[in-house]
Amino acid sequence: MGKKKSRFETEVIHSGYKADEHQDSLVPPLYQTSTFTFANAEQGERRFAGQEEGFIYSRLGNPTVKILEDRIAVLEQGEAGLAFSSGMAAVSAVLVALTKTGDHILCSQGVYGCTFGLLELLKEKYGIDHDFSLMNSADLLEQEIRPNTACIYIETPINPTMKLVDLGLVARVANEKGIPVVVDNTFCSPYIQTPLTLGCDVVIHSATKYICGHGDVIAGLVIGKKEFIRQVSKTTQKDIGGIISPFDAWLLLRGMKTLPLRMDRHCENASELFRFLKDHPKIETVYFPGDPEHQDFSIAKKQMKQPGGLISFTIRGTKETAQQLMNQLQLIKIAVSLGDAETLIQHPATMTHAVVPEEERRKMGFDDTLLRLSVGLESWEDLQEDLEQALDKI
Ligand code: LCS
Repeated sequence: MGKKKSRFETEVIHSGYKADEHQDSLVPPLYQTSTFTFANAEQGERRFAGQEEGFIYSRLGNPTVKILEDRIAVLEQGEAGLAFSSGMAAVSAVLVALTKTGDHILCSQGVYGCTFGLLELLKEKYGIDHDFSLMNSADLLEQEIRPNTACIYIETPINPTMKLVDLGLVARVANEKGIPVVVDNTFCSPYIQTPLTLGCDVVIHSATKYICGHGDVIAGLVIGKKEFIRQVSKTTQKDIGGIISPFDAWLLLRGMKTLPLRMDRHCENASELFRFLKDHPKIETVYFPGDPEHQDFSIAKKQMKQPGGLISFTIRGTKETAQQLMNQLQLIKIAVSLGDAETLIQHPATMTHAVVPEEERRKMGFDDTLLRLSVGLESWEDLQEDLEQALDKI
């Protein structure tokens, strides 16, 4: 407090943690406990009443988890953070907190398959409607925002089309109307994009991905204003209960330290593979925010420090051709998820977005010839050789 703010690479290692509050342990300790003891009955009463600071029960807060929450808040330049058991626990806690029956959510034209599924569930069971929008002009937003629009929900880059949404533009229109803008920042991590600094209100992460970086944790994070985070922690987080385990929070704190190094390498490797894929005769189109010919390249330059580590591309041929390519790969693994050290390839139409009806997938802008590559940390030359030999065989 009152301390000069350091640069990202320093904050990702030090922020949110004071060793002298934890027996001078260099590394944040793992408080693997479900509950905390009270000195006496009255202290328990005061803690439950909020009259005294202190931990109560790990669903309501845990010291290891708190370090993670404070650290991600610093990195996203927000007031407070909250950790969840998965990205979807974070998405659902935020959307349920912001909406009630009769409300409307305006959503980017494309989202992760399970987020699409959640929007459908909210509509069918609770009468919370939604529309998908390109969000590419103030006029369009003005037309699509309804009197009952309770929040705007954005993924950028969008999974799996890699289309972008201009966060500053949406925030300007929404702020005037007092509508909160929620951004799923999973594909970028705060090293590449910080939506709160562009006027957005809430950031969500599937921390399973780049923030963890090692493919061994499922987790979610939410960052926003103190009052909003307090409200979510006391309602949809506490009472629905999708909290992170202290061990997973500890693993995230460990993995996060190398986020800048990893992201630089992911982006470099992806840029190399993009150049290779772009020129390959068996590939129809490549979608990569670092491509000067990408439809949203000007938005990428405005709001993303780097292009990210994900590339989507369509193969000349059919769904079967795309599947054949996957089956010919030797080094690159066939798996969903992203942001790991290992390079992963997946087929969105039959995997991450299989729950989205074909017609909706077309509206989002992809068909079953699309493949998504999460470029890992291996040698890009080895990755390129693997893609090359697989493409030669189809
Ligand atoms: N938001 C985005 C943009 C995602 O890509 C995912 C998962 C989630 C939220 C949900 O996070 P989770 O609950 O899995 O931590 N995306 C995945 C994907 O593209 N492949 O596998 C999972």
